[in-house]
Amino acid sequence: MAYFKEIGKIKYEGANSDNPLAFKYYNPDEVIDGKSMKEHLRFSIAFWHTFQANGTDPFGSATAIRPWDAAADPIDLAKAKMEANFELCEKLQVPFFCFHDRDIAPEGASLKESYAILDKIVDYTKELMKTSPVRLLWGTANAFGHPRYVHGAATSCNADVFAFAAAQVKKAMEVTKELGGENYVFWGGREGYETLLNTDMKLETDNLARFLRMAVDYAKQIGFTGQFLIEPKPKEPTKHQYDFDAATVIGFLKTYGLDKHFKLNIEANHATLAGHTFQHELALARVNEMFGSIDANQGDMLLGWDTDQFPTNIYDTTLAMYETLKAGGFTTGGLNFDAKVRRGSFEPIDLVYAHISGMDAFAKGFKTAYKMLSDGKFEKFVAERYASYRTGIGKKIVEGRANFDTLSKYALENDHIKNASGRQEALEALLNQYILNS
Ligand code: XLS
Ligand code: CA
Ligand code: CA
Repeated sequence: MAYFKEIGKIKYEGANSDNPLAFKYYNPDEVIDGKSMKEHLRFSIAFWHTFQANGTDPFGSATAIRPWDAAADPIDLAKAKMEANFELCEKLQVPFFCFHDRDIAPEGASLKESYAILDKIVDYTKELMKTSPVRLLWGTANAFGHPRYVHGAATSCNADVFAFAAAQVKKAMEVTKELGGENYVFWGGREGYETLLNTDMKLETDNLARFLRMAVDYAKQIGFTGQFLIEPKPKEPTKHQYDFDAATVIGFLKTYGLDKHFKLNIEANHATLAGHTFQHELALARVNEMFGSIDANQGDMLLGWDTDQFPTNIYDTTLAMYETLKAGGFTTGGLNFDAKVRRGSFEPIDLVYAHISGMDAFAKGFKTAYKMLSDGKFEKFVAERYASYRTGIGKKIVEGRANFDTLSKYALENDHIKNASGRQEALEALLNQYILNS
């Protein structure tokens, strides 16, 4: 059954098109540097926002009109949503989708029943995959929504909850493997705390590491070769999340000897909630060789919470793609639109407009970033800025051939220091020129 009946396949019409149902910058088949844009950008639809979110907010009930909601039986509804997912991905030329276990299949009365329901929907998804090019970018488990997770999952004070979460993640890993998922994501959910007055932080963080170690072992056991990703977020739902930002996660993984098994899934809105730019988080993942995947969205600077809006800010998409290309581009990762339409955009067609806007913003960002890197002006500037480390005393520092004695001897003879301008404004103007002209 078709749910987006009035919508055909969305095509590239170029920057001058006035058709709102066409791509202006995203030309899926255009080959750049030996790969099509489709292969470079690896777009993905987030099942939870697109097929589960209904416009509910703390002040009001659902507003979204969703044709698949006509299905009354929960299993039929789950199947209808999966059909709508494949239809939308295909029409938008989006090659991937992502889900939490509980997005695609409702929870049963017991864990056993939940497993069985999930199996049913996974079988149905496999059927749909037979005639569709759409694939699974990543799967994950929702170990935060149910009341049992009130005090967290792997970091709960209650060992029975730890065990239940393990059982849930075990199954989510199995179905991700079964559906050919290229990655498996761990987002901290309620892994954090509200007050230290009732919290054993050491036990909680040790347990989180124990949980992740068990997941690594289980992946090996079942032969899941997809990439494990951790998604940092500083707050929401808990006041303090253990996976606060990229730096915290990298430090955590290294402390527990888990860093070889994980990369990062960086979300734009989480970066800004942590007081960082999106680019900063991506750069940190890149320089630590942990760049994995992206949750593409944006927050609202005036609101300051996790609004998960569709990404339209081309400065951010340009700099995000700049980092992505510098990291060597995506391998197993991609650009997952972890974004939801605003409550006032309640018609199904708004989901189409929203994805087009995000895809075009990233396509434009990608093209601009590619041009910036090909021309190499920024990289050349940076290289020159650090030239003092390639000769003389700088070279000795970098090569480990300097110490405080040799450096003080050198400084005593060279204490009339000359610095060069950082040229920030000139570089920002150059960035504008690239964005406006490429
Ligand atoms: C919530 C997160 C979540 C993860 C997947 O803020 O973005 O949706 O991406 O669990
Ligand atoms: Ca996310
Ligand atoms: Ca978010």
